[in-house]
Amino acid sequence: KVTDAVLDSEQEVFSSMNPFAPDAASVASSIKYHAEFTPLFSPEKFELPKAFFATAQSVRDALIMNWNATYEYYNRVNVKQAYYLSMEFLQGRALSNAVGNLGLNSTYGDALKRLGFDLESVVSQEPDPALGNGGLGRLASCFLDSMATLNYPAWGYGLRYKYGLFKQRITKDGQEEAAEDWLELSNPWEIVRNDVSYPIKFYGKVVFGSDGKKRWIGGEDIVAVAYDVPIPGYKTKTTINLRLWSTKAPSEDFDLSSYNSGKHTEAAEALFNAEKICFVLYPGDESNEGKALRLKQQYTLCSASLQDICQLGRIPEKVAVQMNDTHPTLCIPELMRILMDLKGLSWEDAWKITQRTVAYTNHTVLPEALEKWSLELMEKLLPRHVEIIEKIDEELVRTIVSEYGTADPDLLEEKLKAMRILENVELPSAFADVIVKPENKPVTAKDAQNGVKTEQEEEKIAGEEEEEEVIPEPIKPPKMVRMANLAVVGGHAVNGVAEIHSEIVKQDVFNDFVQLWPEKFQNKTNGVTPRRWIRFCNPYLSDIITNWIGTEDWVLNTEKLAELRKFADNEDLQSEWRAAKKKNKLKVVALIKERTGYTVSPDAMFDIQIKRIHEYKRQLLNILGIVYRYKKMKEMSASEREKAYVPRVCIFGGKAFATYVQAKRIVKFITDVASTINHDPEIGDLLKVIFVPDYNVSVAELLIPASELSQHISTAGMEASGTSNMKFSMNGCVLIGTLDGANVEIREEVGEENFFLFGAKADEIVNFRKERAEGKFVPDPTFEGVKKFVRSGVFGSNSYDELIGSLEGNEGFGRADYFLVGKDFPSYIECQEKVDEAYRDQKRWTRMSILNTAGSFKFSSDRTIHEYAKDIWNIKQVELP
Ligand code: 4GP
Repeated sequence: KVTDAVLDSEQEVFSSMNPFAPDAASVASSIKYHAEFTPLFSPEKFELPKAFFATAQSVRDALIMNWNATYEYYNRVNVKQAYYLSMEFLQGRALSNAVGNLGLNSTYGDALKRLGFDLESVVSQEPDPALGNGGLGRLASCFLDSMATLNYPAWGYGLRYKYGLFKQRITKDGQEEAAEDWLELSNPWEIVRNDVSYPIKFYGKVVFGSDGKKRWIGGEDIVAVAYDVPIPGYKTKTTINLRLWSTKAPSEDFDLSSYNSGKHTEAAEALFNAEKICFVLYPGDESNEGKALRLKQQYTLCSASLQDICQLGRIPEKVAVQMNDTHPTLCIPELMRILMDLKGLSWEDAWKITQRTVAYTNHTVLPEALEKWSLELMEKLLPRHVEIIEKIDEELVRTIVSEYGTADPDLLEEKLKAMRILENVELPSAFADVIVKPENKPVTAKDAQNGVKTEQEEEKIAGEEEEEEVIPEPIKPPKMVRMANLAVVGGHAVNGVAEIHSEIVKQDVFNDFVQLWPEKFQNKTNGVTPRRWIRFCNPYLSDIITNWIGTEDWVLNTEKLAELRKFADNEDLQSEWRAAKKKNKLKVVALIKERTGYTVSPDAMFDIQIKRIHEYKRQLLNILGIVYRYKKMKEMSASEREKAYVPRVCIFGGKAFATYVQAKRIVKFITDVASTINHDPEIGDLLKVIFVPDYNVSVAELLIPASELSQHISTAGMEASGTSNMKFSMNGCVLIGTLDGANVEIREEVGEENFFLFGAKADEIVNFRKERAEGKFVPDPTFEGVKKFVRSGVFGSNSYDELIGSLEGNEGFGRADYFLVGKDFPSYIECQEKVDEAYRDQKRWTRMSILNTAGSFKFSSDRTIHEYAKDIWNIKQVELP
């Protein structure tokens, strides 16, 4: 068990990295100082919100000191740095994380007590900035924590959206979205750098300068301004920077004379046009204006960051740029533009440097998520970049032609079609005649003399002979720019985010490119930071782990968690383990009461599925499983019911994208089912269904530690990795899931017997879909029964035609159960029965739970970041003196 000496030495480490090693009294006076002199609220009121801001400001002082020291040192020793570009950062609250990383929990706790507050309430005042949508954004934030903790010289770059994703309200009609004004009371962590700003151009035209170089002139100019957010590492002085760009108009664009003549709106038009770029993350893109706005966002991120990076480090020796998904792919033409047009390099040199600098991470295989932009729009908005992209495309065509030759025109055509960056665009003129099919071959002069005609000529004649019929011109498919192809061509590394996903990337999504450049493709299995996702969100469990392992080192060296294995059957550990879970469950009982009004029992099994609402993630399978359970319960007597089922609280959380109609139907259906079941007096505590509104990082921090079963049940092959599965497993939660994404590796690590597996495998899906489409699939009677039950009106007058119809492929309801809910339903139900059986044996269940935590060590983002640093970025750890 942990000794005082261990704790003392921990304390020493922390004090040594705190430049001002504060005690509670000095912290209290620093908080008071900020309450008085950082003017955010009226001075006479020192209440909770103000206490939060003042506390955050005082923590920020400590961060700024470490942060200045960090970059001063990097500059001095001139190290290579990694720059992580992402449209999303889902940071979550920063106060508890910063205080925890600085090791000042008890100091801040004491200081606030002196001022009449407790740390927990102060922490809960912080708005949760939702500058991200889902896994990709949260991954970026976990990576920042690991980069700082491991002393890797690095930066994060993103956009400072004025509004977060959206606030989700659940009403009787389902999900409603409202603007999330996270900056309403200001953001105490950011520092605006009015001196760090860059011009960004849109539209205009390309001309030749007097030096013969291309120049991009005219158009619309805006300015990107840096807002810096310090990111502290754990138990280290290293504090890295997350630089977020905000947009504004150049000051001369304010039309003072129009304003003075009363045309106020016109006078401020340029201001609004510039500022609106950073209003929201993922503005609706159904309209052309929406599309243009998104493209402007992406270009702003790329251009401002690269201009900044070019100032900061010598490219490529000192710079590694990672593109988080395809959103920052404009980095490639933008870096080319900077190097050629501004720095005067040749195409060849610029291309070599660009390729050496950038790398691309793919996060999804969903075809609709592989971004494409209309060439026409891009030509208008970024004319110089389109020229560069056309040239990259031409070079790619050259490579493909030289690789595959012209002997087999069908093969060549197929490769060009699959691999080109430009889609539905004629071949570059130099290659216009490269595909020569026999039927297109011109007749030889001799044949012509002999009156032999080409096939086309024959057809024409035949056409003329038949009665002249006016055939409408076929509608030309739109010309598009395929960002993923550009990212693969322009980057030196392409990685997937879990083993199975990286295999699918290689064998399916980018297979043609793998044949050309096999060395580019890699796997980097995702990870999550054990600081936020165990140490700070689950202090009860963390203390138990530390006590049994004998050191808190596991927070940095998660391999140590494996030592818990040997205690998995120890009764003392088991009872401490269960007690910690119970305490966490009680917090969730309170959260549920507050957010939904429902009272749930902390003695029931907490079964949780929290993630974005998406058809492939199959919340529909989960809720139909619940409906099945309910239906069976209703068919039984009270005593049979109690014998047959373990009491459960089934919890959902997640946002449906505002324009994703089917996902919103799923939310509505879950809440309808919840309201029927939760009000059924026959069922009582045996089954409760809860939809926690407005899911975000803070809600996850409460739910994950309290969860006993968690669901990761995507259609196999569709979830790239998943990261909440890792968080749940770390927190001693048993997973039910398909062989998909990181589930596969989690199951390997925690042991098959500690994971509830069901469902079709990735390589079977194509055949099952085919079988389904051909009408050969015979659904299980349990599934038919459930659908019938839903349609019988138990959950209200809604017939759920669109939802249930989508599982059947009825006319008008789209693809026939594309996500194979019906196919996997029986094995899911069977698996859920095994879950009940295991849970009844609490010793067995607790053992499974301990073995999940013990086996989760691989899924620390520290491991992932070490791999990126070594295999892709080629950067070294640099400890500050
Ligand atoms: C997500 C994937 O859906 C998820 O499987 C993965 O764990 C996560 O990225 C991080 O790699 N993708 C997105 C997205 O969030 O927007 O494509």
